[in-house]
Amino acid sequence: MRDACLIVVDVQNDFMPGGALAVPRGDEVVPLINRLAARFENVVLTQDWHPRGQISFASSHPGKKPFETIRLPYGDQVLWPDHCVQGTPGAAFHAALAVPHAQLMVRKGFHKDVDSYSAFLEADRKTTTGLAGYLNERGLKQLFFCGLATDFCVAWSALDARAAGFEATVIEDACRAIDLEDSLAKAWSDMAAASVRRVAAAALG
Ligand code: VGL
Ligand code: ZN
Repeated sequence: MRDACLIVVDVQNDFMPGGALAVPRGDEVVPLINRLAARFENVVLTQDWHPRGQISFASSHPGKKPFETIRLPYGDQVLWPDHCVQGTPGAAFHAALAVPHAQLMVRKGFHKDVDSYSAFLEADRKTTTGLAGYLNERGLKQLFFCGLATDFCVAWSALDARAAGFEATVIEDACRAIDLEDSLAKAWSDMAAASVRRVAAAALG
């Protein structure tokens, strides 16, 4: 599959058990992603990469607590614990992630006043990360997604991939979810409606 690319989303320490924004069983995906990635010629890694005091942090909004939602100029924003702060150990990739042949690392969420779950489009839904341009220039059309978290960065990235004209498949067992107030079920139904394919790693052959 010369035009396929595996996009490994946010396999970072802060999303692991014990991390600042722990995804339950997030560490379980690491060995599976390593095996999967070995079968892809083209691999891109994404990295959540926030400045201190970023707008998605509850700590930036006096009186607000993590996991509350607030209204921002660009829309609703879930507030998170401080996580993936640029240059900190929590923002680093999990030490056991072994994808030496990854070709590009996309950092996102680096604007102080705009969050970005998606690897393509920031939360203002206007500012691009440049990833679609990169993939298009390289002729990579079939995108496969894995990583953390299924219902936030993986789902938003897969949905935006479809909107940008790519084929998108989420490898379900190579992802783990946060699942806030049914966000996982909603993510899967939004992805089905957008013709995002859903497969198990074993089905990739
Ligand atoms: C993520 C919440 C905040 C993710 C990133 O990687 O899914 N979720 N920042
Ligand atoms: Zn984040």
